[in-house]
Amino acid sequence: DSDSSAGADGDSGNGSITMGFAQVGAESGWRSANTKSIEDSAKEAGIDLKFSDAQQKQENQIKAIRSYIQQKVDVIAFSPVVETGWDTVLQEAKRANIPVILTDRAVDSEDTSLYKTFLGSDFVEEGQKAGQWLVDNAADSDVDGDGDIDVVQLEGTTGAAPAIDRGEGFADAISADPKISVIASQTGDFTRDGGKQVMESFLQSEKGIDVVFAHNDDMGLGAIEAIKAAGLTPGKDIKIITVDAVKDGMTALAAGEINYIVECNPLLGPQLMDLAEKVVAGEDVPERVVTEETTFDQEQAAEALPTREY
Ligand code: GYE
Repeated sequence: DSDSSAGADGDSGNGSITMGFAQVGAESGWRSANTKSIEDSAKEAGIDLKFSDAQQKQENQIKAIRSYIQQKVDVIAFSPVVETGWDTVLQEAKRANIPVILTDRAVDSEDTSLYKTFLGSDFVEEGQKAGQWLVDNAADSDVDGDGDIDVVQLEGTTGAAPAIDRGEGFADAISADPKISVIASQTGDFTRDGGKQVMESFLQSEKGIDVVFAHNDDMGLGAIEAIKAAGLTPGKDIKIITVDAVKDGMTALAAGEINYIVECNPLLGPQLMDLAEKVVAGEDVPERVVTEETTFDQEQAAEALPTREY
């Protein structure tokens, strides 16, 4: 096989790498940017990408992973919609000798030999940053002046790592100030519509809401619609803190309708392809790769917007 020319196209052995990627869905602006990053960087790296969208359903992701095993891809990457319930299908991949890379979201499994590495954000830290801003801005956030800072929380998808961890980090940070408390908390499934509906019901059931903490921009944007429909001014009558920093979120932040955003970086594609090449070549990779992130207040959002990629 000595005279096979460079760029030769095979789907196994020395040819190009085939990756099966099982995506969560298309629930948010973050997810769209993440999918585009994965598609673009696969193309750039010459990796043959098989892509599926699970519409936020674990059973669909499991089906997709099984079909990648059947197709004998070189590597499987996925972002698990929820944390638990993966051991069986990951054991099947392991038995078939197909390496698995977790991206964006983690699994909760005792058997860490079921995947090679986990690339993604530290969601607990994101929640802590959101809570820390509130602790630092507590006086300004007691909008109704009753001495308490009453927070409603819009949670991400139930059982998803970012929903669990962001909630945990936030609770941890606000425990520093006994005046701050979460008075109601419900899932909006990381969607704009979900955020809007849950906020509508909170505005009816809860008195004296000072702050919304939304686990992503999209739910915060939905909450803004509900707040406006109730005749209130988002960002003033009710303060809003979100996570992600996608274009629509940053635009609302710069316009004063959101007060603070903790960044979560969706551009995981280049690092994922790099890890995939190493894993397929049998090289060692770190078991955890954490992405670097920042935070934005209203002024910083206005500055960052013109050059923001997504
Ligand atoms: O924050 C949210 C998306 O898993 C980090 O999923 C991701 C989250 C992101 O739906 O917008």
